[in-house]
Amino acid sequence: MSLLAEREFLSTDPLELLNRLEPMDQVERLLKIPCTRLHADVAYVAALAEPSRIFVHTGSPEDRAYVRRRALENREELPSRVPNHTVHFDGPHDLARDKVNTRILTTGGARVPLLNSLEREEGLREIAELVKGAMRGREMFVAFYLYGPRNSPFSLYGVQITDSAYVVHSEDILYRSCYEDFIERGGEVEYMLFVHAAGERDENGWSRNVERRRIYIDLEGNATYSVNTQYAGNTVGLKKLALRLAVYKGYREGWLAEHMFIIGMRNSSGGVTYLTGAFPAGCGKTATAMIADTVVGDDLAIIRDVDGVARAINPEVGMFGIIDDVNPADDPDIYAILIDPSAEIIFANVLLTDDGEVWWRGKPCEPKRGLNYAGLWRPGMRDETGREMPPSHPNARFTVSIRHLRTLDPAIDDPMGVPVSGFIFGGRDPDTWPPVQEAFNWLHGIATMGASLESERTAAVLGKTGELEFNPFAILDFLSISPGAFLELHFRFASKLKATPKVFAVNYFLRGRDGQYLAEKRDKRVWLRWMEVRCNAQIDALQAPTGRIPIYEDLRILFDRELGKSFSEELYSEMFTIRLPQYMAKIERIMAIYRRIPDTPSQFFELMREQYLKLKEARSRYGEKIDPFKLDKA
Ligand code: SPV
Ligand code: MN
Repeated sequence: MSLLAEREFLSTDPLELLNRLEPMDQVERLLKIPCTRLHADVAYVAALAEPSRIFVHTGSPEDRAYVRRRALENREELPSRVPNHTVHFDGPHDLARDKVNTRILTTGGARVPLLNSLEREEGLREIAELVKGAMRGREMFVAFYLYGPRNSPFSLYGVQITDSAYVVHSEDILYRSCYEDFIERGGEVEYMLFVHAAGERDENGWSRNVERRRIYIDLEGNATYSVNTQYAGNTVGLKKLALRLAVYKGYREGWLAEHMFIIGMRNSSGGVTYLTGAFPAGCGKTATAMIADTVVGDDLAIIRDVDGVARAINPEVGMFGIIDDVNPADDPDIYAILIDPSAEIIFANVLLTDDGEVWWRGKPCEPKRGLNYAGLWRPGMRDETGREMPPSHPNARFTVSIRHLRTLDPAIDDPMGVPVSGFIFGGRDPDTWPPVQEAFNWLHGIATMGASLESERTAAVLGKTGELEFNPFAILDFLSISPGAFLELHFRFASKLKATPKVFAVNYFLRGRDGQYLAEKRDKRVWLRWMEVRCNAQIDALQAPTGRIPIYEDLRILFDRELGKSFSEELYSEMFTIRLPQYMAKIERIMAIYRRIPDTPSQFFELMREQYLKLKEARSRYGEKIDPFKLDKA
């Protein structure tokens, strides 16, 4: 059982509470689903939040159109010149995920290392208080979604309850509806529950009490609650709230819920080789997905063992992507979708000009007067501190169906997903990792790459820029269990596989002696191709103490073939020089973090120590740097 309202309404029959809701035909839709937990959940949330009416979403085209219309009518979304394109504003203090006020609810005083946690009872009591009367005078939406393909053993069910038509509209684009499944499967259906209330709103429609914003993850109840917020990362249940519930379920059942894209590269045998990739925000994740031959998913992956093979599905069918700096030269595919009048798109926190144009940084024209994330915007406008105000916000986003992608892989709907040949981990690392490298084996890769992922803080985030942040598997913000337990799960997962995927680390941000980035944006294509051919055992590699790296001659050919670009020995040598002191310092940094995480498997420390000793030995043999031309074949 989930709910906050358990305590308050336990003595009242849920059906009696439902009968008090209007309109009756909507309640009928709910009662068609023979599931008492669902009736109770909806009844209790409604009794607590006191909406004036309820809408139960069947997923029909009429219902989808209704939700979109409601978002426009209540001005959560504004029309633009293109009828299919709407614009949503979250409010100036609600433009990103709120890490501080996101908490994992635990019992018995349990603390999760590196995450915010809170005693369950206390959290639910607080939420019940905040939800009380929060939907007064408003419509409450109940919507049903699949987290994964239809008829798939990978997929989970989700029920969203919210007073925001924008949240439901977003989910209609991002996920598959499944009201009919609930009717068919009724009482046996296990689902994740997402309760959201935007709370009291000001004259702009923005949540007024953002200082009382709360995002709570109730693992025991398989439910999440978010209040006093509108930003999709906090409110769209199946996006990042479900990820925490899935991580927890996967941990108990032995499968992986990952913050990873799933991409395909066509191989020489006429098939497609699939790779999954984890990158922290702003490190080239979307860009990598967009230059792959095919895309199954751009953000999330559920990976399970099927007869000894690791297979992945994308739980989503849409993208909630960063729009800042999306431009026709660097991102032609995404740009083409964003200006396509036939695509249904919700733009968030962009500039909506007075003549109804949508503008964001990257659009090849000058921004004109209009509305933006902070209100009315005029060219040259400055904030209180005298700084020029950006017309569109750096975290401005677009929500669109992934089916518009030219490179969409038809396997996105395959209930058994795609076989994964390689896992990629990438961060923003100025001086340690080479552009691409392959781990010696699964355990080595999981320990020294996935679990050791760090990324430089960018100017967009508060704090000293350039500082390295620890972000294991690029999922730290979305974990619901200890990073030690998540690491152990990866070790355990592999023991069930006939062959483990290869593990790779990439780094697009390595800097040279002069401080400049060594690789160009489009070089990603070469690193991807190298990983694909390595997965298919078609080329050799060099044995570095840290992993396997490309041979110069192979890269020279790949640069020429993929990009028509010449690739010099000098550049290769600088890119792939193994920088031993930096590597050793990294191992020490990462081990120091895990030493404070009590459930880190001892195998991790052994693997890291082994790596450290290899580096030490290499240093006494080669000095501080190893020129790749001095290395032998693996
Ligand atoms: C991310 O930040 O990784 C996202 C967007 O994909 S959010 O939904 O805000 O998490
Ligand atoms: Mn993400």
